Amino acid sequence: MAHDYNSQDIKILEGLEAVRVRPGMYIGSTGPKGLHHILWEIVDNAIDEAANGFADKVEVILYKDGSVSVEDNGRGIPTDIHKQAGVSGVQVVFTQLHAGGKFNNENYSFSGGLHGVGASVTNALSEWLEVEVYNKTIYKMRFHSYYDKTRKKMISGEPEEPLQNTRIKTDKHGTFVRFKPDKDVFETVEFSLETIAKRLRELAFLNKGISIKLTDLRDDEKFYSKTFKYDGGLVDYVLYLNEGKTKLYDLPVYAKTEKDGILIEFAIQHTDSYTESVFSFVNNIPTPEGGTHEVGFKSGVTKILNDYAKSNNLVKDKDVVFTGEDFREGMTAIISVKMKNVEFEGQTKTKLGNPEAKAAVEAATIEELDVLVRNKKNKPIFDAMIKKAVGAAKARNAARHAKEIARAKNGADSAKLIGKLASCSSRKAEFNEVFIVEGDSAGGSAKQGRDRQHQAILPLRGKPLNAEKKSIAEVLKNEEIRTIISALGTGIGNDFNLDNLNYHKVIILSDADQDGAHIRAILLTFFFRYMKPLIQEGHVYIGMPPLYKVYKKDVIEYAYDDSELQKAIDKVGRGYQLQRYKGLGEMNPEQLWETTMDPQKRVLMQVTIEDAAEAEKLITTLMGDDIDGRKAYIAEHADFNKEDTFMSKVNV
Ligand code: TTJ
Repeated sequence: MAHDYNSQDIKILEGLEAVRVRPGMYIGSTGPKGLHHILWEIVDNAIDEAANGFADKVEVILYKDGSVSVEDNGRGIPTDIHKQAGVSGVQVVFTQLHAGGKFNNENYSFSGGLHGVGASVTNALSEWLEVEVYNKTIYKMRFHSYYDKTRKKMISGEPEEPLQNTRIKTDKHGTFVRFKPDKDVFETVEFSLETIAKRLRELAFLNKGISIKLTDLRDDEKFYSKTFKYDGGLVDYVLYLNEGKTKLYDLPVYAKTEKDGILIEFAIQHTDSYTESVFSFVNNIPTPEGGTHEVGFKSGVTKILNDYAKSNNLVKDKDVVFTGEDFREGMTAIISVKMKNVEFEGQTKTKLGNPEAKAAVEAATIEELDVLVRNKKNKPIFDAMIKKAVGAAKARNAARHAKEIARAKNGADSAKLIGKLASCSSRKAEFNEVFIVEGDSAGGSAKQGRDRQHQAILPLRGKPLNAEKKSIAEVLKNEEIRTIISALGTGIGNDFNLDNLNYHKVIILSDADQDGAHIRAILLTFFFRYMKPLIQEGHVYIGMPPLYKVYKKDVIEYAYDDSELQKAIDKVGRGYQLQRYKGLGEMNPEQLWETTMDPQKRVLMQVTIEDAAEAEKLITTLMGDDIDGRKAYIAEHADFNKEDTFMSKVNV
């Protein structure tokens, strides 16, 4: 601590009016993001106090009246009079833009960033805001915003009276702030429990040992209260992200250090998956676009692992030459730095720009990993990392080979590859559809029943391979997958080009049973991993064959789920007969056309990815090693004839 802290440490800049006039300038938007932003401003202050060692509890409560409170058990905002301002420190914090100890950089070592526009912005955009400071006695102050009729303008965050010392004794110490976002400012004033819980969990992971409690009192029926506290910090974070995956070693590698005034902390653990999940943070703020800290971290990891492999003679095969990416295959890592004067860049200002961070993080990563590498106890860990990287390098070589072969083949041979495809006659991709059909017999019916001009049929014989578990080279070897790739025409991975898509609707048609659900899941995993834009741009659909046929003489009604069955029975009337379809194969070509393929009558489910991260978790549960998780998931979601978060019914 530089010196005793009091109100003089808070610098004063400008008034609050500007915030009301242009909220977007301060909080980005007045949508849900902006609404949550004014909460993060307050939460950040409490977390800072805890991160600096003066508090260990933060509590957030959502109330019925639309307000929210944040409390910490820290030292309390200064209550004495700030000399320059002539008012209490509390009043300065909530009425002066850009005020707050954190901008002095002496008492608060690391702060600022995306948030850090100050608690006064929250006050300016609230109907009212109340503060209590606990420091021997309870201090109170209240602010509110209103329309001044005589001055014909909004007055924002105005103190109702100066800070009051209630003289009520208290053993507590800390700060309590409760505010109600102004409905005249925000498009919505409804806080999202999910968004808040997600962020508080993240903060609890990033700041080990701090207990963060979240309570939702808004709806008696949906009472919620949960405390996030992770004594393992980043280690717990990585373990959380790797839940349900097969880990290559039990405990994450972890280090924490300081370099050139930058606090640096990271944790790493590899799994047998093929994806890289590096998440970076600066001053507790996520940097999904990466930046200099992430670059420094990755190059440090690459250097150490290259050196380790070489000095221990772990690579026998001369053809294996590592790239940085090889070391990150299956790697889950968090890199968190805390520093002053952060500069954000990039499309969404979530990329760290400070050049000094690259050098510091790279050097720190090398130094810390070097210590760990030299510790004999860690040999199994680093050996496992190298083994994984060797596999990655070999697969990369194999994939390059496969691509070269595929390129050389182009033309005549590629026709053989798509031999099973019954293509359509139209060459207008935007009107064309390809049905990926489970089983040869259903494929046969689909070929006969289809509209030959616009509908192509691709029957799948076996189950295509599980894309999550395989490297790209193995995926490419699978015949079913290769057939799909050449039929669609887009290529995969980095070579994917949506412009070359041959069919603007890719419709998966499989049975309404467990096997069918599995095949759908496998295909979706493949598209998700290797053709993500195909899903993102809405080209992937699930066809919905009926489950029942209810008929009498020449009246036929089809039912697509159990709730529709009764309706169908009522329509056909007494003396009806009922057929339950066990699979697509039981339908003749006319029936398949009529019920499932005819664009005039069919119902398709459009596959969407609301949130790639969530989909990643879904795919892992579905496809990873967690067999119980997979069974539970499929049991719950096997009914693909039902809308859920990932799919919605569309008529197309
Ligand atoms: C002030 O001087 C004494 C040492 O702590 C400094 C301080 O301001 N601490 C502080 C501020 N702890 N908690 C806050 C805080 C908490 C909430 C919930 C909201 C705001 C704006 C500040």
